[in-house]
This record gives sequence, C-alpha cells and structure tokens, in this order.
Amino acid sequence: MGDKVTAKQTMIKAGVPVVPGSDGALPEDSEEIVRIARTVGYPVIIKAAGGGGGRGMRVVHTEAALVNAVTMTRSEAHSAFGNPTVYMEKFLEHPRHVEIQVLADEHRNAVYLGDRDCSLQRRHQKVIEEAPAPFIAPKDRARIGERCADACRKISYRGAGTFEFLYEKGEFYFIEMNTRVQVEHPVTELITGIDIVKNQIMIAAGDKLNFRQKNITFRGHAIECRINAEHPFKFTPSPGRITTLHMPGGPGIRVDSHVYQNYFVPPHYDSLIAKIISYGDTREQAVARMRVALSEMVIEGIQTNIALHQDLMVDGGFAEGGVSIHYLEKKLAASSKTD
Ligand code: MV4
Repeated sequence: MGDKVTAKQTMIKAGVPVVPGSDGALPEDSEEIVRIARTVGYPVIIKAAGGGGGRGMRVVHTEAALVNAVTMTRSEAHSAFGNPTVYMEKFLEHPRHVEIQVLADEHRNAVYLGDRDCSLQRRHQKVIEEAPAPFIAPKDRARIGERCADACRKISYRGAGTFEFLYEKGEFYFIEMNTRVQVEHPVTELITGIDIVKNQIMIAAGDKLNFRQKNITFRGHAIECRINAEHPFKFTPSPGRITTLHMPGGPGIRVDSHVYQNYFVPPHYDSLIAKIISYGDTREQAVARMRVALSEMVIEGIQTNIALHQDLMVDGGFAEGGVSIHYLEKKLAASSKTD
C-alpha cells in the first residue's frame, strides 16, 4: 500500500473529513462501479491510487461515460505508476486548495500552525501562496486544525506535515498528506513566528515541542511569490547565466534564494530560483509590500515570471481573495486571447 487510497482510509479512521466517494479502491465489476457513482452523484472523478502531481485523473459527467473512463484510468495508472488501483470521488467544481501545517513529536504532542491558501496554481505548480487562507473564520480554522493535530496523535505521526484539503462552500475535504517541509512553509513561519525547519530537526532528534497549541497565535498576513526562471506568460524555461541581480528588502520582506550574480540556472532542474515572502498587519499591507518588492527586483540574463506576479498583485480577483484553483488558468487563457 502506501498509496492515496490508504492515506484516505487512514484519515477517515482518524476523524479527518474527506471528499465523499468510493470507500477504498474501485472494484472490477462494472455494475458495482455504476452503483457507487449513483450513490456519490455526478460529476465524479476517477483517480489513480499511485498518481501524483495531477496525473492519472479523469472527470466523468455521465453514467454513459463511466465504465470506459474507469478502464482508461486503470490502464494509464498501470503503465504510468505500476499500480492499476483507482478510486472515485465526487468532483468538486470550484474548490480552493487550503492546507493545514502540523508539527508532531514522538512524545504525543501535536500542534497545528494554521492554514495556507495555495489556489493560485498553473498545471499543478503553485505560483502564489498565502497565510492565513482568506475568509476562513477562526472557529473553523481551529476546528479543522484540531482534527489534523488529533489525527497526528492517532497515527503517531512525527515531524512537520501538511494536510491538503479542497475547500468548497465552507467545508474542508481531505485529499492528500505531504510528509515533508513544503516550499510554501515561510508564510506560516511569518504569521506564527515559529521556525518550522528548526522544529522539524528538533523533532527528528527526539526532542519535545517546546510550546503548546495555546501558545500559538496567528498574527498578520503573509504572501509568497515563487520566482521562476521562465517566460512570464509563455512559461518556456529560461536557463542561463544571471548577469545582474538585485533582491528586494526592507520591513516585512523575506527572500529565500540560492542565486547570486553570475549564477548559472541549470536547464535540468526545477525553475524555482527565489521566493519573495511579504508580511503585513493586514492582507492589503502584505500585497502593497509585495508590489514594492517586485518593483525593486532586477534579474538580467534570464527571463523570469516577475511580470506575472506584478499582474497578479493588481488583479481584481486576487485583491478580493478566496479565488478557486481554476482562477489563474482562466485568467491566463483570457489574456492570451487579448494580446
Ligand atoms: C480533485 C479536484 C476536484 N474534486 N478532487 C489535482 C491534483 C491532486 N492533488 C488532486 N487534484 C484535484 N482533485 C475532487 N474530488 C480537483 C483537483 C485539482 C486541483 C487540486 C488542488 C490544486 C490544484 C488543482 C488543479 C486542478 C484540479
């Protein structure tokens, strides 16, 4: 096992809310599959248990298309992931991607560090993340956070972890867990003042967490822009030498990066070259600081997506907050028609 079906069943047992669907792997029998889909209700999504990064999924809108879609997803899953197991979920049409950060030690202490909204993504690559997730009431945050921390204790989880949820119409639905520190962890560090990497190392060394849930407070708002070596609107990779580099700074700006003037961006790796993280008392202040930070940045010799981030920092939907996982791709499709 060790797949997404197992993860989901583990979370159901541990009291974490999940997307309604087949309880476990889909059976072979077509009539049974049809029955399950009727119970779940259309549209449904067929997912490969061994899939990842958005691969091995198929949305099904009608009973007529169901059995064929399951067969196709199974055979793709078998050749791509070496595992033909598939499962079914209700397809959520306009969810947000909201995730919960946890820390858990081997002494049965587990805490949640609040949520992050990672809905701004393109082709399953996150572009901007923020904490806290907009429009989530503190009591809902506490309720889902407690469920995650409680699940950590029940499954004896140890380390830093992230529970990934789809969030739609005020409800959280678990989809996956990331058992590692993630790229977007700085936004959580800025609103909690807790060093996640330091705690991860202390936990691995067998130490006790030196704070409790009641000591954790969420203050202000943080936004992370992922700076990639790529064309800002065509998204073609742009490796090469950085000839001029100037990084932003000042109050409320954190830069996480490995690059320097004369650094060569290699062609065979992830295009992420820097993370600009802004912090403010309010979301508006974090956005304002990010705008200034992006305007201060100079990267010459390669192309970067800084111009895309500048567009997003003045985008109306982004300014309102709480856009769905489809927002960025829709915006990009609309703008490619008008230029
Ligand atoms: C979904 C979904 C809608 N309904 N599951 C995509 C990758 C994988 N991590 C889970 N994914 C999705 N699962 C149900 N039941 C929509 C997506 C999805 C998505 C999820 C998170 C972030 C970006 C996404 C982009 C497209 C689809």
